[in-house]
Amino acid sequence: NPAKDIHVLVLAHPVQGHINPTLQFSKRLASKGLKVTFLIPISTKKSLNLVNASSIQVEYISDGFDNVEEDKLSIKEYLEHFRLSVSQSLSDFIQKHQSCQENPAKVLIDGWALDVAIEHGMHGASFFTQSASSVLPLEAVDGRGRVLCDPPVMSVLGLNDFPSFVADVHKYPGVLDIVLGQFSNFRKAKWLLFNTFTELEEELVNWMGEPMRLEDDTGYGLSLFKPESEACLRWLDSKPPCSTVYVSFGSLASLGEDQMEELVSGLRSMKSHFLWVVRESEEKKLPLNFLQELGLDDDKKGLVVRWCNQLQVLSHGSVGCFMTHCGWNSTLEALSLGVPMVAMPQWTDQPTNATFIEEVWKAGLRVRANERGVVTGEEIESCVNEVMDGERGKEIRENSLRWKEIAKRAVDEGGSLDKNVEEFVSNVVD
Ligand code: BUP
Repeated sequence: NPAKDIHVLVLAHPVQGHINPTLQFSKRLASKGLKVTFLIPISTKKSLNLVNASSIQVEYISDGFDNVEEDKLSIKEYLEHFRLSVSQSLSDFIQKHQSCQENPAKVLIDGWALDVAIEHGMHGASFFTQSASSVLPLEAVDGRGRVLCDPPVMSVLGLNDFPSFVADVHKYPGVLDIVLGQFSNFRKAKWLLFNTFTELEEELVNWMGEPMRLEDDTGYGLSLFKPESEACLRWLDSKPPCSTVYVSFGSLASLGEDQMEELVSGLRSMKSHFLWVVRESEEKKLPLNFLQELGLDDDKKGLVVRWCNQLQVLSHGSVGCFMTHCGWNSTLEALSLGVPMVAMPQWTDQPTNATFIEEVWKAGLRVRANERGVVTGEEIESCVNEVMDGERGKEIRENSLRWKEIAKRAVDEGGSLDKNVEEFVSNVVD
């Protein structure tokens, strides 16, 4: 196998939504014969649950936050500090690695540290964990959030569907500049890789060339949170097919107290059972006695957990709908597993993804906020009921199953995604 002696370094961003797809991609490269070292910048304050990443080597480098309180920094300050510190620890790692390996890595795959790769004589590949449609329009935006040219997604997306740091440039001061700065840096990459597959964003993919996506059913190996898998699966096993709504807003988003109250009211009044992930940091927003009200036995209406194995949950036959914040990983996972969605985007690329879910792939309904910017319990209940078993929801449920088939074909040997990965590997080998 000509790939066998080729070594690549993959740098992950230490949040769950980046670790998961980057790790899947690394495993896929390893399955094609490349030797992969997976680097995670992390401070000693954090813990990481390592489950199964046996085909690749995992190494930790410093993220520079050992003696810094992250919570006290603005997003801009956080990103700048992270970037500087990780560039330094990455550079130290590569130097050490090159001096002691017979076959040092020749490619660095990551989102932004390309200068470090180039400085050390390596090639750089930029791996984006978002959809191509939420990243590429950034090339058409200037520093004040104005749109300058016209990629094909513009026929689908209005300015409000753009990632929130573009659509709402004043709410996230300085962040657009940083992102655009990174984007110009991406142009130094030898390859641009996207976590998508051609059929999902065909028009844009054809416009730009050949990107790629990754997904397989082996699950993720590294988790910053501890999944309560057994409790979830046992509880889901006790429910009839397609009877339960899985509710999750991902690993980062935080709902306002008003929104949390409305969500609780929607969940209380809907017909379906629900499995709801409420991270430990969000628990204080739950109404007093809510968990007691749900009861302890298996036939309680809802189960609240701090973290689950989402792939297992979405694959479970009793889950009939996913109420999601539309993070790109969650969106891809639901599409690939044929679960229809109720879209409740919060920020960044999530509004873009929600527009695609509802209008392009027709695999879900998007909830609408009221004049106070809050999605009411009635709105949540009505969208969930429709997607679960309403007349309008029928087309959505059928489309979701269709996407499952398309995703499977894309990932299987010879499918659009697999071919792209093969092409990348043979390019690296050349
Ligand atoms: Br919550 C939850 N278990 O309980 P996204 C999430 N996940 O495995 P992000 C679990 O985390 P942004 C849980 O499968 C997905 O791979 C889930 O990534 C997994 O959202 C990942 O969906 C979450 O991209 O927000 O990273 O929270 O949209 O900012 O990327």
